[in-house]
Formats: sequence, structure tokens, C-alpha cells
Amino acid sequence: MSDLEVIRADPYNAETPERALSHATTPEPNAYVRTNFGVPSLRAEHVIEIGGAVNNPFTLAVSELAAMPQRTIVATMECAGNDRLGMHPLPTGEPWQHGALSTIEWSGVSLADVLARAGVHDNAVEILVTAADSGQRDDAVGEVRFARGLPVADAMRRETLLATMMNGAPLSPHHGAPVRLAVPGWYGMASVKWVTRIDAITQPFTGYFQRQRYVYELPSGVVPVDRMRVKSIVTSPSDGARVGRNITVRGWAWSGNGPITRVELAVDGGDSWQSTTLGKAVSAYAWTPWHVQIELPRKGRFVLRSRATDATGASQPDTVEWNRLGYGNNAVRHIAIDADML
Ligand SMILES: Nc1nc2c(c(=O)[nH]1)N[C@H]1C(S)=C(S)[C@@H](COP(=O)(O)O)O[C@H]1N2
Ligand SMILES: [Mo]
Repeated sequence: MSDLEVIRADPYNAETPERALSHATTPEPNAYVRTNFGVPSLRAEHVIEIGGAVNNPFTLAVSELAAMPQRTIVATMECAGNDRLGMHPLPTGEPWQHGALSTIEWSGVSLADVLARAGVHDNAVEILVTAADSGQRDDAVGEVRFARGLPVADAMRRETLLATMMNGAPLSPHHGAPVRLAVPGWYGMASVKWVTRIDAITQPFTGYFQRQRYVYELPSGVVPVDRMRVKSIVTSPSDGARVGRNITVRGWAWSGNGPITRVELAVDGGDSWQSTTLGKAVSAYAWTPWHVQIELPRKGRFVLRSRATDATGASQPDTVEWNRLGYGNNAVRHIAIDADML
């Protein structure tokens, strides 16, 4: 049984419940689902076509993937629209709160192994991954299909998987059965579900979901959304909790640009940040746990804010540059707790 907070029934979009985010990995029934057109039905003996600028175009049955070397990778995946509700004025798009976020163990084959068999031409710039789902959009003419171009260098990374399994079980229909891409480090839109074609292309892809969606529309121009910005969450105490004098504050931090190097906590408004203790990252591509014990000085309301920094030196900002489609909100968030059990 799925246990999600549904934000739209059709097409189905639902977020991970807050309490499920305290687990290192997200059980399938709690893992957020983002679909632009709903779930396409694919045959169990589904076949992927591999072509474009390659020496050896071929077709690959999903059943053949099982015979190739398997890899398993745990990765934190956030939808670029997560925390859209925290942006003001409210941008257009699905009203994601905090739960368009999961950490999943993906299993499958490296996309690089499939591409090696095809022999990608040197002049290819992107690997275009096309999906089975399509439909109408108000701001596009005709049928729009979900498809994304991934730079060749990212497609060739060993951790970029054509995944057939999620958390040790076959992919469920909502999460891309029978085969999807999993692109660790990138916002979720790169992880194309229900893959039907893989093509090497020699010009950057300009399709709807590459140029009209999943872009930062900034005054300075349009920038494609790519890797996940550094971010952190507090998982305990929960927002609105009533607590005692001594508490342990804990949460997760992640970044698509490098390891987490620091998480700081502020216990009220203002600029007084204290350091926290980092644990071991769940994997090289997944979030890092952090915690700190604090003593609250009085009864009353306290506001907890966490701020992560990654190996590039990037930290979470107080506010993120507003963009029309509401992507990439990694601003420092706050929760309020009431100390009344001293
Ligand atoms: N074919 C297809 N793939 C897709 C999408 C989609 O609508 N269609 N949504 C993308 C987006 S925006 C996200 S955040 C992730 C979510 O994956 P999940 O539903 O398994 O959590 O899938 C991506 N892959
Ligand atoms: Mo997304």
C-alpha cells in the first residue's frame, strides 16, 4: 500500500510524508511520485532502441539487461520543484511542500555499458533518453513526449544507471517499470522513467522538457536545471514539536556537487550559527546525517534552522533567486518548536 501525500490524483503526483524522511532510505510505498502525464502501460517484454550517432544501433530487451554486469547505488533524489511552496510570490507548478525527496537503492546496469556496445560517435554531445509517456500541454503544440538530453560525460559516469530495481524489488509502475534512468546527483527530471529509446545526438536537445520546463527562467536568461543544489533538512524534532530542555537535533544534508563538509544550526533568528556533527554519508551519492545536542535556555518558542555547505564551498542561501517555474529552492528552512517541558 502506498503511503504518500497526494497533491494531484490525475496525473498522479504525491509526496513523501515528513516522517518517512527520517529513514536513511525511503521505502517504496513512501517514495514520492512525480508524473507529468501519468503512468504509461508497457509490455513486460519491453524493448529499448539504441541509435542516433552510434556505430552499432541495436535493440535491447529489458530481459537482456539482467545478463549484463549489475550495479547497485543508493542515491538521494530531489525534484527540482521541491519546496516550491516556500517561494514568494508562489510560482506556477505542482504545489510541492518538502517531500518531493527520497533516497533510493537503484539496481541495474551502467548506462555506459550499453553505450559502449553502441559505440557513441566522438561528435555526440548528449544522450537523448525518450520515454513512453506523452500528452498535451497548454503551452505547446501537438503531442509532447517526456524526453531529456544528458551531457555525454554525465551519461558515461559509472553511477548513471539504467535501473530495473528499486530497493531490491522490480520497479513499480509509478517509478518507471520496467526500466528507467537513475542519474545520481541530478535533480529528478534527469532520471527518465519508462525508457523507450536512447539516442546519441550531435546537437543539444531542445524538446519541451529541456527548454520550456526544468529551466531556471532568470532575468539574466534561461539556464537548464542540472545538479541538486546543496540543502539540508531537520528530521527531529518535528515542526511544532513540544520538547524539553535538552534535545538532540538531527537531519540530513546533500548536494549534487560534492560531499557535505559542514552543517550548522541556528536556534533562533539572527546570525548565531553553531556547528553540528556529521555522520557518514549513506553513500557517495546520498545524503549525510548530522546531529547536535542543544540545551534550550528558557521556556518558549525556538526556531531551528540548518545550513549545509558542500565541498565546492557552496552554502544554502537565506533566500533563493525567484524563478517563474519555482525550481531549485534550497534556501535555509526553519521549523518552530515549543520548549514547555523543562
Ligand atoms: N517518463 C518520465 N520520466 C520522469 C518524469 C515524467 O513525468 N515522465 N518525471 C521526472 C521528474 S520531474 C522527477 S522529480 C522524477 C521522479 O521520479 P519518481 O516518481 O520515481 O520519484 O522522475 C522524472 N522522470
Ligand atoms: Mo521533478
